[in-house]
Amino acid sequence: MLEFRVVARDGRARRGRLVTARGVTVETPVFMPVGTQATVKSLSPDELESLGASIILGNTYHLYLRPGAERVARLGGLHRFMAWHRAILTDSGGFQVFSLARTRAVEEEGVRFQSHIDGSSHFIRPETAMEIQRLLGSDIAMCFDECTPYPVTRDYAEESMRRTVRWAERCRRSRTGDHQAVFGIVQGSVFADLRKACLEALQEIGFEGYAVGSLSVGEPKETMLSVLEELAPCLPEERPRYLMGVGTPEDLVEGVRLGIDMFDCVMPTRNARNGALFTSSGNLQIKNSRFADDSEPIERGCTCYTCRRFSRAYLRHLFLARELLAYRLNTLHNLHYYLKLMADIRNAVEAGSFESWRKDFYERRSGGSS
Ligand code: PRF
Ligand code: ZN
Repeated sequence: MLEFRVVARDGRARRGRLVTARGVTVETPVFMPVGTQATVKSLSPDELESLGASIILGNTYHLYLRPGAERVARLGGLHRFMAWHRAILTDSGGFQVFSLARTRAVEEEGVRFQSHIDGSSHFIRPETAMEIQRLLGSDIAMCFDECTPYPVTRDYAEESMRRTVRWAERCRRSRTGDHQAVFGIVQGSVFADLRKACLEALQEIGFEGYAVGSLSVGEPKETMLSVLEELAPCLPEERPRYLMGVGTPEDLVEGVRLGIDMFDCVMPTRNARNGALFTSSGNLQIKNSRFADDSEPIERGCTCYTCRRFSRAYLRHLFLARELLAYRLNTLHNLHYYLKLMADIRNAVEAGSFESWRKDFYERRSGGSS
């Protein structure tokens, strides 16, 4: 279903290669741009390809509500529907139901919720989430889980984690697509022993990959890192490891240092639409008046389309005028930054120079925003 091989190691960091059942290769560590509604907002699939994206994330919750998974299946599956022919991982809805739905009630059988679009009532079982992902035809499907909020009592974290494990068993037993791998999701909030118990139970069931959920949900950064520090060494060596919904460039660097292979986050795309741009010397806010007459690109030396063609002054103007091109140009730059960051990380891990690369990265990033 999914081949995975670690091709080089540097400390705990891994340089790997995933090959999907459809034959698409994904070099890891990898960042997956978020394409919630069968589109990475403002970009065409060709643009995504030319940025070097090899895998994107789609959302069960959104596509089930609109346009409907059966419709996508009738139209040839999500790859054909959105004309994206590289890899797709779909999140199960286990997070979106908790963060977006108007109301929700967790039961042993599944989650009852009201759509954030029209208030309609729905009930999603683990089996439903797998059936939707089967209809979408993603290359990697995620188990239906409960993303525990932060902070949470240990008792609730344990109860929720045990239910997530029972749901994972039901997901594994569900029918999946012919070419579809399934990843389990480790829950257990900030409690290291619960995390380890969850991982053991998931490994007992057996998945093609293992994800870490419920991090970057409001806990202090040190807490996230210490959970990962303890958990990552326990994750199976020979399977891909995915840190869900994370994060900043610094989070990606730390995640890789601790042995994570896959990441997704709305940050580069969402920030772009809010005018917050990433550079190797820090972030900048394009609407700032200091850019009004600035003829420099967002970042000197950046090879993205936006930086090759346009000035900060022009981008500031487009953004203040709410012109549609602003969203696209900013998104191209931010995703280029994220994808290039991952390519640099892969090269450093492969060369065995990750630690010195990391030190340089922090020195540059804190060198003040340009
Ligand atoms: N579960 C799922 N998707 C997610 C998360 C989770 O815990 C998170 C938490 N950072 C992001 N996306 N299914
Ligand atoms: Zn650029």
